Amino acid sequence: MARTPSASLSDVESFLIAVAVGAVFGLILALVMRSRARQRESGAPRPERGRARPIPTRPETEAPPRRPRAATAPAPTRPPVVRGDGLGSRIRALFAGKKATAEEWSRLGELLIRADVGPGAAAQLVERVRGRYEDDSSDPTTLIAEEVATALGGDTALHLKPGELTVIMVVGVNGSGKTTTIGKLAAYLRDRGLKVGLANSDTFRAAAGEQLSVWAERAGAHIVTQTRGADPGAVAFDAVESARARGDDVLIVDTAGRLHTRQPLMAELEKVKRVLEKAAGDVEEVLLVIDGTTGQNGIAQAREFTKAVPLTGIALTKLDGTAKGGIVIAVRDELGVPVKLVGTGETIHDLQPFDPKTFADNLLAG
Ligand SMILES: Nc1nc2c(ncn2[C@@H]2O[C@H](COP(=O)(O)OP(=O)(O)O)[C@@H](O)[C@H]2O)c(=O)[nH]1
Ligand SMILES: [Mg+2]
Repeated sequence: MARTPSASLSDVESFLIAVAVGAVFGLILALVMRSRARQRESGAPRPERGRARPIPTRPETEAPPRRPRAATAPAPTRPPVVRGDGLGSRIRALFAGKKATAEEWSRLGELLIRADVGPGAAAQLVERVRGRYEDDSSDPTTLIAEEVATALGGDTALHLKPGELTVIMVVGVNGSGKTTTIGKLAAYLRDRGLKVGLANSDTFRAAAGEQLSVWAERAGAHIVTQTRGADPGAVAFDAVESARARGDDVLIVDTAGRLHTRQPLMAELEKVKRVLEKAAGDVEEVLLVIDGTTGQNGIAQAREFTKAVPLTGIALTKLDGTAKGGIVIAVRDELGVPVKLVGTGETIHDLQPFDPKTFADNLLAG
């Protein structure tokens, strides 16, 4: 019995406590709402909301990742490298309306290096142009074009042996344009009344034989090819025999594209050359095909290839694009190897004998 009043008192107490707690919560809620409303009005950032977002546990696969920074960052730009494009204009701007000081000459050297000319050749060109410029104060661009043409001049003709079989070996890294250049060269020689044979010593890729066969047909040349994996030296040997038997004037030998850094493959190239020398007496030309868009890597390629098979010339390809091929100046300066052919497209007539003046004018154009 004594529990009844105490129980009813407890009910009242509970009721009062519940009302008090409810009032406190209500007050807190009201305060929070007011503070948020104020924040919204003032436009203040609310970093808390960003953090409250669920953290994705899996990479998003459908939507591209959101990169707000990139959207506001400046549009991606290419590194400020001048590959001959607008070289003439830059040089003219450098010298315009002021007396040339050591600063201008040093910056001229930098512009040439950025056009892949190479530090040694650039320094020499600057010295030569500087001497002449101080004498007659003429247009530095014209002077440089003249000096480039002189540096690349001399004997740039393809050597052919009249009345005998001339063997031309073509080497270079993958995709530089060897097979295409061979096709164009075969057509060029055929147009001049020579009988041409082709040897497919690129037995590394199955498609290589087909590609060269297509070019042989277009150019009206004979071809010796073999199945994939055949010994490239054996193909070269057969091709010499065949060319002799047919009375060909020129035999052009295609080789597998290889990284100039891979020693076993370079040794294989040496072997093909030895076989050709043995079968034909000598190899008149070893042409390195350099892709004009390659830039600085071209000098490394030339260095390594000439160690394995001493180069007699360069075929510079892909000059039909924006590339100007300044790298051949470095190659000539360092290794003394002249440019002999220039490729300016993918069709059969897009090959020209190298003309130093045209090349130099193009390098300094724009
Ligand atoms: N624009 C252009 N493309 C070229 C030139 N020479 C070759 N090519 C292209 O370069 C690619 C590789 O040529 P290819 O002869 O197969 O190179 P290889 O691997 O050295 O035999 C092909 O798509 C050719 O059409 C050129 O002078 N100008
Ligand atoms: Mg090829």
